[in-house]
This record gives sequence, structure tokens and C-alpha cells, in this order.
Amino acid sequence: MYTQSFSTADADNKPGPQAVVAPINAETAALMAHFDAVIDADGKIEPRDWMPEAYRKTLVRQISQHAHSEVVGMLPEGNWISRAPSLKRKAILIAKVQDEGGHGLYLYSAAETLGTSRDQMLDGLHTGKAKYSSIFNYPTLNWADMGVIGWLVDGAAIMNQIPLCRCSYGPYARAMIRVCKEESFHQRQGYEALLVMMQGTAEQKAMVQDAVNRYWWKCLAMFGPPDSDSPNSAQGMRWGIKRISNDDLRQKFIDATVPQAEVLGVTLPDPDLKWNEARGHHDHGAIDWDEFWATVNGHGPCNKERLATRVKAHEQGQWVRDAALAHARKQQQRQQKEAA
Ligand code: FAQ
Repeated sequence: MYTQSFSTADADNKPGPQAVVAPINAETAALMAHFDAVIDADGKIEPRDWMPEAYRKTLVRQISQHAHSEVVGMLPEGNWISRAPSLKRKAILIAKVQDEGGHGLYLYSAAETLGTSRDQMLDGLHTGKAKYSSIFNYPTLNWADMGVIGWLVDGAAIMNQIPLCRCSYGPYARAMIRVCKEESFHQRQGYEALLVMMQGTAEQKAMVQDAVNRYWWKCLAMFGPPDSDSPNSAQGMRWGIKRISNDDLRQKFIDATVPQAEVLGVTLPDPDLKWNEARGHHDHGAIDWDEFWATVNGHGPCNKERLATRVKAHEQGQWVRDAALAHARKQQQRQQKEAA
């Protein structure tokens, strides 16, 4: 349903903010000029390359937030593994949740290439200092929520992530290629689960509509604040980290989703949602940004529960990390002995 073809040409050929504040000496100026030239030529920056500190910091922020989102995103769906309605749905859901864990691992690894450590990133998450996607702070109340998370949450995630496959930082871009392929399967399985429910009883259809009603607006907010209120966008676009703006991605998601909702037979809960012939896009109603910011800042319906569950899982996994380290040490000692 979503493919690389969603990644359109970059919005900007306009001059943006310059890549660094003030080069301090000739050597730094030369390094900076080289960095700018690579960015301007749409090349890739690799871990061994010099990069401005602000570029490094921006990437660590975004990639670690992304990794945290994948890992916290396992929790609402994990709650439904034991309640899946059939063996087939259970197997699919287990595979999906496992994939999200894998995405977190690729992304933590990509962030580590920038000089931050896994422990530092996890500490930020577990102490509530780091952000993760707002969407995972809402409850999953019925089985249709699993389908809607696949269809809409993964759908929004793919829309946002396909352009990241062309991000200027090599390890992030390469990780995103595999992530997007897996997210595409996630989106399809969610849509298929909903198609089946929509052919079922009136109660099943009502469950799907209820889940769509609760998740639609939250999914639109996943793309981040409006461009006019997005402090990181201009610099992110200049550096080729972000390729398409928050509002443009949100619009693409809405335009792609409306016909899918029609096929499914559900109503998207926005009375102002209608095709605008002149714009060639759908107009939509106002998003509740106060509610979004409250959720981002820790006051959503499930923030405390999600964080507590994540911290508990981390603590309960300590013995696994200890065992893996002990095994690695043993192997290293054995290899040293054999080499001696
Ligand atoms: N939630 O200036 P901008 C998934 C924050 S993965 C929470 O526009 P930026 C897979 C933002 O961090 C979903 N916070 O920022 C899955 C910034 O705060 P800061 C995650 C948000 O970075 C599916 C501030 O607002 N995907 O779903 C949100 O240029 C199903 C100002 O915003 C990614 O992370 C939000 N929704 O653009 C798993 C993709 N939006 O750091 C399980 C990579 C904004 O200055 C089940 N990330 N904020 O304190 C991105 O593309 C970007 O970081 C954006 C935000 C677009 C999210």
C-alpha cells in the first residue's frame, strides 16, 4: 500500500539556514565547507566523517526518540498477544511486536555510531527525559485497535519514514530501508484484519469504527506540530535529515488514507474532511495541539503506565544482559588462551 514511490522530490531548492553558526578557525572552516558540499550534493555523511556538533546532536535526538518509540510501541500491542482471537492473529501479532523490538535495536545501533551509548539513551527514556511518539500514550481498548494500529499508526509511520531512507546520515538511512519494508507488512496485516472484521457482525463493525474514531486524530498528530510551530524543521531540512515537512507528510497521509477508509467502509471522524479540487488535496478539521503537547509532555492517558512497564521490563531483563556479558567474557578468555 505504501511504497518508496511516496518519497517525492525534496520540497526545497530554496536557500535555508546555514549549517553551522561560526567556524572558529581555518581548519574547522575547511571541514565545514566539505560537510556543506556533501550535503549540497545530496551525499551521505558517515560515522568516520567530520560533522558539526549540532548535526550530531540533532541526529542523536531524532534517532534515539525514534528508537524509543519503536520500543515503547511494543507495549500497547504486547498487551493483546494473549487475547488475540485466533492462532493466526496471535502469530502475526507476535511477529509484529518482535519486529518493532528489532527496529529499536537497529536505531539504537545507528545512534551509537554518533558517539552516544545505549545506556545513556535508555537512561534518558527511563527517567522520563527523552521523548517518544505521542501515539503510544493512548490505551488499546478492543481487538480492532490492533488492526487500526497496523493500518493507521504503521501507515503514518511509513509515510514519515520513507523519506528518511534518503536521510543524509548513512547509518540512519540504511536502517530505515529495512524498517520501512517491515512496516509495510505491518500496515497490510492491520488493514486485512480490519477488512475481515468489517465483513463480520454489527458488533465487530462497531468495534472497528470505535477504534478509528479514537485513533484518527492522534495519528494525524504523529507527524509533529504544524510547520509554523516546528522549531527543528528548517535546520533538519537544510541538513537533508528531514526531506518533507510535517504538514506535507500529514497531507499525503490523509490523501492516501481517505480512499482506503472508503474501501473498508468506515467513516473518518472529521466533518470538515473533504476533497478540495483547487488544491488537489483533502481539507481537514483542526487538530487539538493542546492535547498533543500535554501528551508529549507526560500528561497523556497512559504515559505513566507505559514508562513504568518499560522500566520494569528493563529491570527484569538485567539477568539476560549479565549472562550475555559473562558469556562474552568467557569466550574472550578462551580465545586469548588459545592464541597464547
Ligand atoms: N510525539 O520541531 P519538530 C512507529 C516533538 S515509529 C512526541 O517538528 P522534528 C513505529 C519533537 O521531538 C514513530 N514528540 O521536531 C511503530 C520535538 O521535540 P524536541 C516515531 C513529538 O524532530 C508503529 C518537538 O516535538 N517515528 O510508530 C512528536 O523536526 C506501530 C518539536 O517538533 C519517528 O520518530 C510526536 N508525534 O520532527 C511502532 C520518526 N512530534 O526533541 C509500534 C523519526 C514532534 O525538540 C507500533 N522522527 N515531537 O524536544 C521524525 O521524523 C521527527 O523527529 C518528527 C518530529 C517528525 C517526529
